[in-house]
Amino acid sequence: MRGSTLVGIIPLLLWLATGEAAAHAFLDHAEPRVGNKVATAPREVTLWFTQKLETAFSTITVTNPAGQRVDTGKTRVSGNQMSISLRSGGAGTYRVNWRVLSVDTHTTDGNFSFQVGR
Ligand SMILES: [Cu+2]
Repeated sequence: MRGSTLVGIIPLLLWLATGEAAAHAFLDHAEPRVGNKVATAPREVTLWFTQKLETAFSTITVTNPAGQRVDTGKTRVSGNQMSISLRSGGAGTYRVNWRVLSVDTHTTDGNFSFQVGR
């Protein structure tokens, strides 16, 4: 009795687990591209996700090589995409921190860097 119940439950749990993982909003790609080098400091950063985002709780912050915030603080969200304008912050390594709430109510976050200059 106990054994046959488990046999029935395990495939259901696996199905739920894989369905959940596929449903979260993960970073698909970004502009400037993750880890890429660009000649001049970009005017904005745009991130594309694997799922639609909730506007209210999805944010991006960007710091320049000196660790200072160079984003304007106003993240724009549209569908599965969000972007933020930047002030000029010199050459070197920029770090992008993102946090999103997807439409399935799950929160994910992450960060990446890109280089400015030659
Ligand atoms: Cu999810």
